[in-house]
Amino acid sequence: MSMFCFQCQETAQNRGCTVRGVCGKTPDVANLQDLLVFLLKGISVLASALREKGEKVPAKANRFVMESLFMTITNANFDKERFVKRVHEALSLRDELLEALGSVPEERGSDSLSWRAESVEEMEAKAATVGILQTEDVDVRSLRELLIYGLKGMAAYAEHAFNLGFEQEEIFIFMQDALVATTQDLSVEELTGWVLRCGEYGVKTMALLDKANTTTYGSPEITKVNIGVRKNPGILISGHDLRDMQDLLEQTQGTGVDVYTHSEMLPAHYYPAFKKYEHFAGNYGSAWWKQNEDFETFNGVILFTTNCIVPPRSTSTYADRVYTTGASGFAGFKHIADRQEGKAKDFSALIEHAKRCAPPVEIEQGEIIGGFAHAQVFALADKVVEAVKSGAIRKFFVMAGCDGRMKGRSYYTEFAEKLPKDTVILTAGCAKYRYNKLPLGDINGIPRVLDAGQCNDSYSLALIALKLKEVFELNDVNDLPIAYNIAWYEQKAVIVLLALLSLGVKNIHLGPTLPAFLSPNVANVLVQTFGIGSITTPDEDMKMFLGE
Ligand code: SF4
Ligand code: SF3
Repeated sequence: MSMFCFQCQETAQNRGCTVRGVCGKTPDVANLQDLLVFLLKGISVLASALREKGEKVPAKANRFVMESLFMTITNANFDKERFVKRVHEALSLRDELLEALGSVPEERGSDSLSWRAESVEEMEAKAATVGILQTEDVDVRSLRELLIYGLKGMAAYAEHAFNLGFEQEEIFIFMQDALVATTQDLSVEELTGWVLRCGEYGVKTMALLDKANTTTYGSPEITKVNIGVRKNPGILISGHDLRDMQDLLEQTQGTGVDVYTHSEMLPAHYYPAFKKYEHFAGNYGSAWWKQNEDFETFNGVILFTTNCIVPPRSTSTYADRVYTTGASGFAGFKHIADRQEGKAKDFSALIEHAKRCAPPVEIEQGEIIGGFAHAQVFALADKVVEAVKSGAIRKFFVMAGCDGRMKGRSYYTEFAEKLPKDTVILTAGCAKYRYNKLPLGDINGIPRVLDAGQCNDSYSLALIALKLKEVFELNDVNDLPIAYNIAWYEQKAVIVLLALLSLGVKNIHLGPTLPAFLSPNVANVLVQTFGIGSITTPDEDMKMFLGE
């Protein structure tokens, strides 16, 4: 076994990637990621010890833990050199915290506080001894990893908020305290408590990001997004970071280069602040896993602000046109450096590159409609409530989450197609690409697919459910005519799931497969306590959801 990773839905044989990631992650990168997480635990032990002593933890430590967790999320960063550099940085930061503390905290003497290395070989040797499988008890391992994956998702959302100038100390503290909890000898009950609290902090983090996005760019509103192309060369921006989106739109103005969104960046079109840019042309292509094809025909420059990156094929011709920034990275793609404090990121290199490219090839025509985040839906509340009261809308189906390449995900297209015409899909995240171009029509002018936005905007869907509960004067959010049939892939879906559980949502069905990192006992707790279920066939599940 040269690595072990089971953090995403596509893990090999739904057990674990042991030779190379199905995602393309190489064993050296996978192991360095494990080593980085190991050091983050040490840094967190020191940070929490400093806080216990009433001393301040430097802001850079909070930021380092957040950014590093984000870098280890599925499909975000495949660049070995970046991880080697991070490990060096982690060691210096740890030593700085150790010095500030004056002594190693007792009974916390993990060697993450004392281990040091100069060479990559030393790092690799250590990495082989600190992975997931070091925890022998399968239930403890399962809960520790579930907690860590929740934290990774939380870190991603916290970082997007941070990039817009929004941060909350308590979120940083939770991230670090929870990492410390994974180093302690805790019982299954205690660890379950941490996992549930992680969901509460997931809600706080998504609320913070919602505030950051809507304060900075306005509340998403109903928008038709063109999926055809124009005649200029283009830049295709992917990922989730809206601050990068803003900097890119500003800097491409008047350059003759158009900007298109790919995959999870589609919802940027829904924000009022971005509508003023004439050259913000539309959305190109489909979900992340189709990028090998979409990037070929796009012809222009591609910018990744976050995951999901798919390694180019050996026959791909676009690799030299791809740039990464922020937490994302890939050896062979060019990387745009972080912004200097108070300044915009410098995208001039990729804009110049784009000018030399051919315009995109049109692969489809038409429009996608979206922008149904909480404020927009609240503005339509009367219409929606009326449709529910009159029976025009029988049921809502929350089909948020991720898309992926597994064949079994055609389930979601079929499910959407087979849903009765008096039902409405509430979506967020890239799961929508399985059905957002289908002609599903509308109900009294309300589209049958209401897209709130990115995966973090699942928070909007929760707010909409809570609002409906209030309007219908119900005591329990589970009494609403809402079913949850969620698709997951990576760790942001984990924090979304934990957040929904913490808001009291029950009977969520999760597919296309249940996480490999859930041990049978932990899975059982989720089933018993929250009614979590898996999926079967569209027909069977439809009957079950509709109570037929
Ligand atoms: Fe495997 Fe997923 Fe881990 Fe990649 S992220 S190595 S596909 S489990
Ligand atoms: Fe998608 Fe990667 Fe999860 Fe943000 S872009 S939802 S998979």
